[in-house]
Formats: sequence, C-alpha cells, structure tokens
Amino acid sequence: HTEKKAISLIVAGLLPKFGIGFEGQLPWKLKREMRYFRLVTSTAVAGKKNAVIMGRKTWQSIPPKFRPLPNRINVVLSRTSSSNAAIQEEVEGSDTVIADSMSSAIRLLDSEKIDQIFVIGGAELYNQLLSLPETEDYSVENIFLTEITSDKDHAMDAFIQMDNTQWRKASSAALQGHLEKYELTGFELENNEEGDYKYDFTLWQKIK
Ligand code: FOL
Repeated sequence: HTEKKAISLIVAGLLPKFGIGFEGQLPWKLKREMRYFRLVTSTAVAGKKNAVIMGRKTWQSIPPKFRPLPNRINVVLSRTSSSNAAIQEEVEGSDTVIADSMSSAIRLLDSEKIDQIFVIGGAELYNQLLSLPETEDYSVENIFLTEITSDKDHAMDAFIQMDNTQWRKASSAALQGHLEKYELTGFELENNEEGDYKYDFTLWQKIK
C-alpha cells in the first residue's frame, strides 16, 4: 500500500463558460500560452521527471510530431482494446504508457523517479476529476487554470465545470511561489494578450 498521490490539472479555458475545445482541438493557437504549458509540465526537480495523464482524444489532438510530449512520462487513458492497440504501436520504445482508468494510471506512476503528475485533459477527464477530486488513490490539489477572455465569439463544444464551492483561486503570490520553486521566472501572470485573446495564469486549490 502506498500514499495517496497529489495531482494537478492544467487547463486553459475561455470565460465565462470555461470553453476548452472545439471539434477535438484547442479552439485557439496561443504560442506563449503553450510555452507556459510546456515549461510548467516539463520542469521537475533534479533527477526526476513529471508525468502527464491525458484521455485518448487529447492524445489524438496533439500533432504527431509533438507526441509523446518530450521530457515527460506520457500516460494515455483508453478503455477500448482497438484504440489501445493503435496507440501502443505508435509509442513502442518511448516513455509512454497506456492505462484503462485514472486509478491504474496513478498506480503505474508509483515511482520515486516521478516529481509532479499533471492531468492535461480533455473535458471528460477534467470533469470526472472536478466532480470527484479525491479517491483512495489520488487527490486533486492544484488547478493551473489559464483564464482567457475575448471580445469576439468563438465556437466551443467542450467545457469544464468549475464549482466555486469546491475550488478557490489562490493568490498570485502562491502561483509565483510555485513557479519560482521550479525556477520558472519571467512569466507575467496577468493581462497577457495574443491575437483576439487576453489571459491570466491562475492557480486554484481545493477548499479543505
Ligand atoms: N493547458 C494550458 N494551459 N494550455 C493548453 O494549451 C493546454 N492544452 C492541453 C492541456 N492543457 C493545457 C491539451 N492540448 C500540445 C498540444 C495540444 C495540447 C497540449 C499540448 C503540444 O503540442 N505541446 C508541446 C508544445 C509545443 C510548442 O511549444 O508549441 C509540448 O511540448 O508541450
């Protein structure tokens, strides 16, 4: 028996409805926001790696040339043996594992060599964890949420359900502290702009 694992979610959502996707892809192309995602999920303490857990559709949404996401242990959740076999074939020899549930993914990651565990989507997996953040295997402690706004309308068909009675926004000092611990300096947390979008990097934590 091992300790309950702390996990983090990382997600970018368009307010006020928390839209995160359209037709199986991100609704936007935000170069510097994606750089933040890459650095936050890749940077681990010396001698360890982080893990990224994602659903099968999110795996398929990542451009083949970028997957598996480098320098991270990739875990893909897939319940059906047909998609399972296709992913297995693509990833053989890489740092990628396939699991059929969050609990088995977490148990596969039970190693001293893993620093942080990030869940990187999509909507089905995020919403499962947001509604049930704690099981006997894991507990969602942090949500790295990029809060995006735009004056224009953007088509969205995937949303996350943020429940403000379960989660509260941490101070920007708390997020800055996390980033500094990993020597991730130089990010402006607020009032970032790219194209039609403005966004803030925020951290949400479970209300105990
Ligand atoms: N969280 C945040 N904050 N922003 C996101 O865009 C995001 N995207 C996902 C999950 N959480 C997120 C899922 N979608 C790549 C593509 C899609 C994707 C996640 C990652 C990807 O290609 N990542 C490369 C970056 C390449 C680059 O720098 O352009 C990586 O190495 O992480």
